[in-house]
Amino acid sequence: MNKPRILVARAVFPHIIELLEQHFEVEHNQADAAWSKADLIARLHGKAGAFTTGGERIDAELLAACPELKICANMAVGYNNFDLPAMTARQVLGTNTPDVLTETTADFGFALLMATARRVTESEHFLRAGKWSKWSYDMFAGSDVHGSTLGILGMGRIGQGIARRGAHGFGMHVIYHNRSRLTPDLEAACKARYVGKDELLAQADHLVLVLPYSAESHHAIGAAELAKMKPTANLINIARGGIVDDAALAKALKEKRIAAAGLDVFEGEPKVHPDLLTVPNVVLTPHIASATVPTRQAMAKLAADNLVGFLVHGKPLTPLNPEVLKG
Ligand code: 8YV
Repeated sequence: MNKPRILVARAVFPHIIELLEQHFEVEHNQADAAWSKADLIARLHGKAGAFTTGGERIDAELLAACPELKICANMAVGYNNFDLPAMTARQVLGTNTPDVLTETTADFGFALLMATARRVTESEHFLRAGKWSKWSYDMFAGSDVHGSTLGILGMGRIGQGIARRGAHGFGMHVIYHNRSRLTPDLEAACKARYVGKDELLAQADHLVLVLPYSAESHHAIGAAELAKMKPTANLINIARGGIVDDAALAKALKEKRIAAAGLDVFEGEPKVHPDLLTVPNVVLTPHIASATVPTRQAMAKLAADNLVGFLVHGKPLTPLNPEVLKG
């Protein structure tokens, strides 16, 4: 019997390709760059499954052009690249990779928070540039992390991981805002207090964004929200570009209306707003919050297991639109 045909849209670990080849005929993008939309559609035509990484837009146009497609398995917990209602309407399953990246991503949220608060990269650039010639009482004086107020916008699994680190590791006072409130047990585990969005903005010394991107969360932090934050506050975004209005943020940083920002995600990435590249009080990283070797391997394995689980055994592990399974 012919093996089902699948497309792996970006280069991934060779051992994951070997695993997939046991079950599928695999076309694999081994180039460094992503395919254009037209290329992606042309290559996906006739394929039953797609291994995607979060950057490939799966929308009505693509689905109409690829009627044999049955599943798109994202190697990411976020799935804002999927038009899920359009996929469901076409009986195409979407899957993501929750849980396996929670702790690693929360670790990185803290790395960015610490680096930003304590001006780690800014001071390193200063030293490397040979500018360190004397002691000075306020040289790279940043803000304290321990005992400060940690605000979290979006309290899913990763948000809770950040909260636990802040409360238990650094004695921070944790406040959060979310579409729905956590159960009392979860609030207790994170030592987190639910507040309205305005109170979150006004009280946080370090505000970490961990909410999913959607039309609703687009520019959840713009000029008006930045104006409500403390001038001493730090903003950390490990969620998605587009949640922050990067132009407004660059302006607020330049004008020192907030103290600093740590950003792992950007509107229009991999392009970065040019003004963010010129302000000193910002730490910028290239969307690497989940990037440890074991976690990226676990994400790729889960995406592959979803393809095998669904196309071979009829049972995906982490479906996003399980109603497709009943159809
Ligand atoms: C990935 C992410 O790095 O899981 C997510 O939603 O943003 C990141 O962990 C990225 O999507 C590449 O797979």
